[in-house]
Amino acid sequence: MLEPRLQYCDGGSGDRSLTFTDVSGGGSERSSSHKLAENLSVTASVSASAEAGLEGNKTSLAAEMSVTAELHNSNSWGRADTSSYQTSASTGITLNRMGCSSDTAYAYYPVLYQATDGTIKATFAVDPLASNTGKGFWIDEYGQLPDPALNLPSRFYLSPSGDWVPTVRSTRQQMRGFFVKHSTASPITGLYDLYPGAVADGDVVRLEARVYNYGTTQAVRDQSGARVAFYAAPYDASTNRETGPRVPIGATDLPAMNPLQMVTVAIEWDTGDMSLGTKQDYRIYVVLDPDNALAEKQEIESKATQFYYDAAKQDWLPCRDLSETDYAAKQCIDPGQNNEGFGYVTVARPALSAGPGQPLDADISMDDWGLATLDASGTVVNGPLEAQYGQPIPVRITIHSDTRSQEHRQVLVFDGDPAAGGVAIAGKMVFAGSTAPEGSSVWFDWMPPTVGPHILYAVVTEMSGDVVPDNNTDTMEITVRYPPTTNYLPSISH
Ligand SMILES: [Ca+2]
Ligand SMILES: [Ca+2]
Ligand SMILES: [Ca+2]
Repeated sequence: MLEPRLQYCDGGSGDRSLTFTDVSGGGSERSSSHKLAENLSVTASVSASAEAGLEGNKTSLAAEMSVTAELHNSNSWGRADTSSYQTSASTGITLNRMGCSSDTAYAYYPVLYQATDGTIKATFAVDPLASNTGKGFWIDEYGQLPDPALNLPSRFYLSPSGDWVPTVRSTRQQMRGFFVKHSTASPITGLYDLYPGAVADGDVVRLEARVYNYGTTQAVRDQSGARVAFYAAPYDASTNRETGPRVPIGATDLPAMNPLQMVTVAIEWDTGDMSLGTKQDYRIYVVLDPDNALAEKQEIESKATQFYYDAAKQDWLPCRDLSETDYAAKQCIDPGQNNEGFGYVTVARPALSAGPGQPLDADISMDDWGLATLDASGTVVNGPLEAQYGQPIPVRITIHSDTRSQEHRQVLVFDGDPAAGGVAIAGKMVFAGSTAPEGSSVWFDWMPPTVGPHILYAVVTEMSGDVVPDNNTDTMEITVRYPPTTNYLPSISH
């Protein structure tokens, strides 16, 4: 529903208004999209439905469905085109475009569309070779070797000064493009359906990962010897920590890939007894080319490719020459690595009383710990928090249920009261079928846009039959301050 138009990130900058077309035909948009290579990074916006206010304490069912719908865009971003063109009001969004150097210019192609449930989503594709001035740079940098890569959108964050800063926390390895599906195709559609909630203990699931070749001109040939390995690590969502070692659960050959092509690789995983009783979360790691059979632009990270941040020098320094003791003490990362990432799976033992859906009279709730974060010492606190401007804040969402099931629920988090113009900052699916006292949690990173006081509001979807309605929200106060300036006062000797 956006007028299709190729844009360039080049010497210019400024705001560009993107105007929705009225109910428009899809022909031109679809044909334009075929000119572009697979996108390098897809951003799907969170769309809070109008009913998601705290006053009514209800998110609509439509809002809950949006994430499922999003995940069903199976292989190609271009498929998103099929669900647009239903808006009739003429309105628009503003794209704030940072200036790029003309030497490194590239083309991008924003797409705004309306999903079948009515939510509006934004995405974009890029073509690094479409700019005459920038093409040489992208071939010099990414044209010498192929580069199988996972989509790891949180490897960097944008600092208030406009610089891209490497993420040190584990979110740098969180994947976009990881799917948990049934291992047998639906007889009706021929597709592997997604699990909408937890995996039932004992199911054989199909784990899918999208792999991109970021090389701009070099292909990955067939039978290159490169594999894709999958591992499972038990994970405690309440602390955001892995609680056991990674265990290999399968591997598959990396297929042939053209430059800038995306492929989907999959393994099957038998989850028998993986609930460890009633429910267990896992991080599923995907590792590209673990045996290094293929020379790539960005290899698996190692001590030789890692850096650490030296706060005193305010600079990133290489880890390769550190002693083993120093190496263990530093947080060494390779900010460019793209061969290792993870997604999440919850395995739960089905409750005998619950059928395919959760009983409508379940009480889904959120208490004072519905929103929590980490203080400076790394302790989980539920606010108020003093935070430093320019640093992402880890935010934990926790919900509770009085009924065991396999279900997930949508949680929306707002910066400011959503009834008074608060901005949606996250929409997360949280497992809603655990009756454990600690509930079920997920984490996300939030970058406060301004200094000063912020109040975050969270609301979890309650179904109409919820036996204790309106106990489904929490707030948390965060005060954001500028970082202290360093004073290098001369020492005075008497
Ligand atoms: Ca390699
Ligand atoms: Ca790579
Ligand atoms: Ca409730």
